[in-house]
Amino acid sequence: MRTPIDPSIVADQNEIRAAELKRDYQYLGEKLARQNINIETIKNKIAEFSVAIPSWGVGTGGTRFARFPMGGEPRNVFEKIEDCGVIQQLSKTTNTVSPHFPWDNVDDFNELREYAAAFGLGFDAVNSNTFQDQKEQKHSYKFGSLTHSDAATRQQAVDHNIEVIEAGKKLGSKALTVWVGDGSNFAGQQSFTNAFNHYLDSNAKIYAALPDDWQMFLEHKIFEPAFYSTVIQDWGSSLLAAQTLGEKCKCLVDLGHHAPNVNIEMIVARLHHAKKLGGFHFNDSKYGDDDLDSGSINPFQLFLIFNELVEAGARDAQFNPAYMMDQSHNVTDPIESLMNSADVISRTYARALLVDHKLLNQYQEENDALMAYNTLRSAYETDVSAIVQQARLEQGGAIDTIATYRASEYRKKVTEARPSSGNASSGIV
Ligand code: AFD
Ligand code: MN
Ligand code: MN
Repeated sequence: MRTPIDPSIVADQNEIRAAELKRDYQYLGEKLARQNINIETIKNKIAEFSVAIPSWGVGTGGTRFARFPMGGEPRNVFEKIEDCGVIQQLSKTTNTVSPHFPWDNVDDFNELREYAAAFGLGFDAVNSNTFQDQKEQKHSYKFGSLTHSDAATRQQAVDHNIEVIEAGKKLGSKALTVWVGDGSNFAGQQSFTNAFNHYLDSNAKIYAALPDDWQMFLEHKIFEPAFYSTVIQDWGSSLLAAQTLGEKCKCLVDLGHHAPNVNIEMIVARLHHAKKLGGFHFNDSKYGDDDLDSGSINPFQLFLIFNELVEAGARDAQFNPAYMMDQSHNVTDPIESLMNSADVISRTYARALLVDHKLLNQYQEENDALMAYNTLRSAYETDVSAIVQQARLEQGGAIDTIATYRASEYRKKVTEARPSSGNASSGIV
């Protein structure tokens, strides 16, 4: 396995923290045992958990106002994979990368697949891009792609998605995520019904190209880049489309894609009820699709979402949504943010696993609102650091991912090794 960080640095850093972790893990184990919870069971579930890295996420993000890249930016998809390899080597929670096309196009997909495998990385859902015009593109997406009024433009967008499926097949992916920016900026600009029908007809052609063992995720988003209406604006539109398109088509929930204060954890319950919850993009937001680090603004919401996911998994053994971090790192080292978020997501999942659902259900049946809330709260307020750190340590990862990464001086090294020639189209999403 390729290790971009010198394993002796990982071992030294773990040595510093091992004794304290042992004490913490033992103490937490005894505490949980008093609640009839076996800490090893929780730790093993955390060790199995994985969330995909967005290939574009290891490049500095930006806004429409500016982007302030840091040294060592990946200049091509292979350097992106190397950076993802750092995240996986230390986190052990991110064994897949979700690529984005055409940004991650290569001549030889087998070479890319083998290069990633050397870092212990596979490929998760592939992402198409019909929200930007590419240089040699014949028809512009300025007024939409899959919903465009012009049939040739719609077909061009369909063909792109089918090309992305072909690329995904070579990389071992099993899912396509379709997020389109199609919509309108003025009342009257677009017929809501005609646009939705075009969306369905176009996606039916993409769906027909899906391999039997693939899924297709439709991602809704309330606004941006369109500011008056978006063809798949909410979970209702997404569910309607997924149900129309077929069994292999499901809905993808991105945490930043809802109006402020929307109860996202209930959307999780509803989509699971319809057996149409296909995946998640983790991030956090204060005002819109801010793509901030997961759990950094509203950690309790993330916990309530995981509580629903754990309940869904308990009800349905087949429930296996595709998880990805969809974040934009404008002011941090992207590798640090992604490792930090993987740690936050794992801890949140661990806390959700501590919820006593039998007791919670009993309080719900008794209409004991306070004790029902306190049942969630006691899990949420449990410090599960030792579980997540022990799971990483046992898999050869870092107890403290950020401290270990900084001790390795990886950022300094890639800044010297990758003279900034502008980064490959890592994209700004
Ligand atoms: C943007 C979109 C959406 C999509 C991502 C990758 O808002 O979240 O999943 O780009 O295409 O963030
Ligand atoms: Mn997303
Ligand atoms: Mn988004």
